[in-house]
Amino acid sequence: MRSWSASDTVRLPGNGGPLRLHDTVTGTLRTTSPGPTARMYVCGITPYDAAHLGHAFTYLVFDLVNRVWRDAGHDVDYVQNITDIDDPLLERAEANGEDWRALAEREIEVFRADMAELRVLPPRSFVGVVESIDLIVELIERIRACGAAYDLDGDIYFAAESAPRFGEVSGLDREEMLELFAERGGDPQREGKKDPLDWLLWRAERPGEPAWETSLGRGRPGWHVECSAISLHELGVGFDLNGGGTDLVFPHHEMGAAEARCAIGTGPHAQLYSHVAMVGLGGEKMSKSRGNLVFVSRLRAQGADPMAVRTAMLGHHYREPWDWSDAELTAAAERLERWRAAAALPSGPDAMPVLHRIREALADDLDTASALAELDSWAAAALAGGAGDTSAPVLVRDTADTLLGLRL
Ligand code: 5CA
Ligand code: ZN
Repeated sequence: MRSWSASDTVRLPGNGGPLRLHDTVTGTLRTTSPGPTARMYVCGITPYDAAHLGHAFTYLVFDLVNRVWRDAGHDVDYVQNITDIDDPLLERAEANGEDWRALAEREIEVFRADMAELRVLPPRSFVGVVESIDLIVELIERIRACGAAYDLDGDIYFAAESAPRFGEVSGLDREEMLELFAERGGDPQREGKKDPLDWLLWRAERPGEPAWETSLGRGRPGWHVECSAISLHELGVGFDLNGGGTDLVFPHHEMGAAEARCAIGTGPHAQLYSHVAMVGLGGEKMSKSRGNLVFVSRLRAQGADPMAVRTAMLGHHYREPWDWSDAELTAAAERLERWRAAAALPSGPDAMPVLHRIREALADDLDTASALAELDSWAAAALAGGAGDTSAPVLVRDTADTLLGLRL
């Protein structure tokens, strides 16, 4: 599928260092050590509605990973999926009285524009489920061959007991798993399953629902297997980072990891799992099902500067849940204004230390708050008429742009 256009980045003097990130599996900070090409998979949107600030925050966080790796000299092979066929999409299309494909296409287009405006670098591969049915079926066939799948009235399930390391990603106990599975799209109550935690790999055709003719019969894929199939196909086994919001730790990434292990035999699905805390509104997770949404596209339509939206998000550490508020956007716009005023001066204090410290802050588990504080200090000194280095404003602008995605 077509991705979106990239904002330009410049090469900064020198190179950034290795990135340390929190790993969900071990619960510790780990230094990422990609090869010349870093491989990253991030779970994409289900396009039944426009992207809200929670989605945007997640993609912003992995955009920083992308930028830090590039600054450290890596190529980044970044893959993101689009869940362009799933129950919520079909339900919304039906409620709207429109074709599900038209709905998906429209919302994906809004998403592309949102991402481009927020200066999120595009993935190399932006892959829809509909265009990936063959490779998803192939993975389900491999799962069948390894003996982990069973048939239930024409549907195909993964038997959780066939996953020897089930729990390796989330570290949850069974009780917690059952609760989350019920909350997050699972079907623990379905009659006939061997274990309530078994999950759907393939859904046989139902009247009135879209279906594809395949070696598994007519039907469509379950949710988790789309991401294991697309990531393995695009990036291979043991890629560097698998990411998404914390709402995906269980069941989505746990079940995807089990599928990949079963089909591939050895090694973890990904070297590191990284998850972004939930953005809320009014004290609750921002979610389509709760309806407490602030859409990026609406903020844009209301005239918000996308760079102020980005600044507001950058003020938060990715592992701390936070609530969106208009006051934050106003404060971020004022902050950005100060940086812009300082960066427009003909000279300012030496900016090399700013570059070094922003590099260090980001490499340290994406400490964006410290990175922004560096811009604050430099801007304050420049606006107070500090030292006359004529190359400093340009270097500050390049640093903000390339490492933080902020156009000053
Ligand atoms: N299509 C699936 C992933 S395969 C999905 O979860 N789609 S989504 O549209 O619901 O979410 C898209 C991405 O945004 C996911 O990575 C999800 O974890 C993240 N996300 C969803 N809600 C929030 C939120 N309130 N705060 C932060 N991230 C969120
Ligand atoms: Zn996913």
